[in-house]
Amino acid sequence: VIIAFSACEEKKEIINYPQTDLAINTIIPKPLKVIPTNSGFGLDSSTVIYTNQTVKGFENVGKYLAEKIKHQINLDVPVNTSREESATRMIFINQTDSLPLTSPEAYELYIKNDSIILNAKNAAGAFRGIQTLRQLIPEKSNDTLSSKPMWVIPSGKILDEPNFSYRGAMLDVARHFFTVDEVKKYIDLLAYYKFNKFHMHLTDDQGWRIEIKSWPKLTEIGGASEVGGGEGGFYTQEDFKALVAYAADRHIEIIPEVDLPGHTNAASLSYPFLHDANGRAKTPRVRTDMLVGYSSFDVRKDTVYSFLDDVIGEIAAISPSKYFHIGGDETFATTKKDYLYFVERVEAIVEKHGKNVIGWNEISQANISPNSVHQLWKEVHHSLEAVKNGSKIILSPGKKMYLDMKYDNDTKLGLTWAGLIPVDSAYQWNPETYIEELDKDDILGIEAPLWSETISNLEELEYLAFPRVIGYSELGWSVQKNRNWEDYTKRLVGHQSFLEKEKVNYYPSAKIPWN
Ligand code: TNX
Repeated sequence: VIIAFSACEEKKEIINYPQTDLAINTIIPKPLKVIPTNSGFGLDSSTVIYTNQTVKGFENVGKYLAEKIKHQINLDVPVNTSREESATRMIFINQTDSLPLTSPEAYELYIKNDSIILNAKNAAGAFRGIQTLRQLIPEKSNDTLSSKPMWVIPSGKILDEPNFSYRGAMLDVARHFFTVDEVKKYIDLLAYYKFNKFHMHLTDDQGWRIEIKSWPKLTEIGGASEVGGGEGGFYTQEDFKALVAYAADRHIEIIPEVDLPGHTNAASLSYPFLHDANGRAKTPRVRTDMLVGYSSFDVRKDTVYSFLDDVIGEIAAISPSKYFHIGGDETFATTKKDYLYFVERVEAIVEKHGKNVIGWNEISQANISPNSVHQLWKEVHHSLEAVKNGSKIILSPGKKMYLDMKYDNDTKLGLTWAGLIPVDSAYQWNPETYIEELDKDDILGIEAPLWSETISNLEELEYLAFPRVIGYSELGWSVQKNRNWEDYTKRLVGHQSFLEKEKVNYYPSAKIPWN
């Protein structure tokens, strides 16, 4: 044993780490607590990752980290296999039940000279923790500290957990269709910023985007159009499952939305019996314009509810989320009486399939279960009714969080109905006090919607989403006392090279002191 030990000691280089300061990191979202110890961990070709191998998901977190390190700095770091030469530095990803933090996504990170120790209660926490670690790896190696290139990670301790349990982004794939690969890229970027929900707006007047095997015309007819006259598209159930799995690997939950009873022109065009022919709704035809509020299902027909039972049942069967979003917004072609009746009946169908409802704020006018979640986009008085009912709130106020609002008057893409949203006003508000009457406990979290009337490809999506969505990651994760615009802009500049390497077509707002 003594001989083996000295043989190994012989190989070990003594590294003179440069002084570092973990406190001046550019981590987004800002962690809860950071304590620098002013030395470093040298990531190099002798580093290995070891993970817990008994609790589900930990090894995959290690593999994801290794994959991203390879992509980021072209360094191979083995996971749970020993190297032939003795490894000198280890990254441990451990499961523990004793963290001094309460969130299931909490983690602690100890960065020392010879080891990095990441502790988390479950794989989701570990996954959030490795995003922090990724953001601490310098772009350039230091090639003079040792015989091989070394990426020096500043040493210290990070204790971190999210302020809100629901941190979402929504993508409207109905007004314009986005391919599986495009959606995957957006999800992977959201994962880097610790988002944990991805809401897909799957249906609207201009298109139906999810295969329903018992009602094939929904995609044959309803899937073949989009805003502006393009060919549309849809996800097969296999595509949807692949997206769910891809997101789940990143500890992101996909929440499907079928928008009802308005925003249903594409469905009624596919199956005309759904259309409310006796009311205010316009006769279904292929719609490629951007108008809203003209379509409605016939809420008095039992056949409409058996249709919805099939649709919701098929989607629920391939969607592990406990939520099913029923839309419910802008139903100007449905009478209020019909609307309230409809929402209550559809809620029962969703619950029959084992899910809880999420709906846009209008649903809180109906007599619904406290388990149904209310998503504020416009009318705050609906949110107050929701809270009185015992429902929890997701905040997506249009004038603060709509990623499809223009940055300024010169922005070519986007809309303006909720106002202009420059990068600073997107960031500078407090979700906890946005609606004075609410307690923090009433709020599940926040979600940034991206409606796609004016965007039709990934480049355009990225232009409206970035960098605002990065700011929303901090609004969802970090506590208010840790948030500060000046400090945030400096950290955001630290993300410029990441965005460029990932070929993200971000908007280079003049409010940010970019390099
Ligand atoms: C309002 S927000 C809508 C959408 C539009 C969006 C455009 C909401 C629940 N409904 O149908 O796409 O404005 O900003």
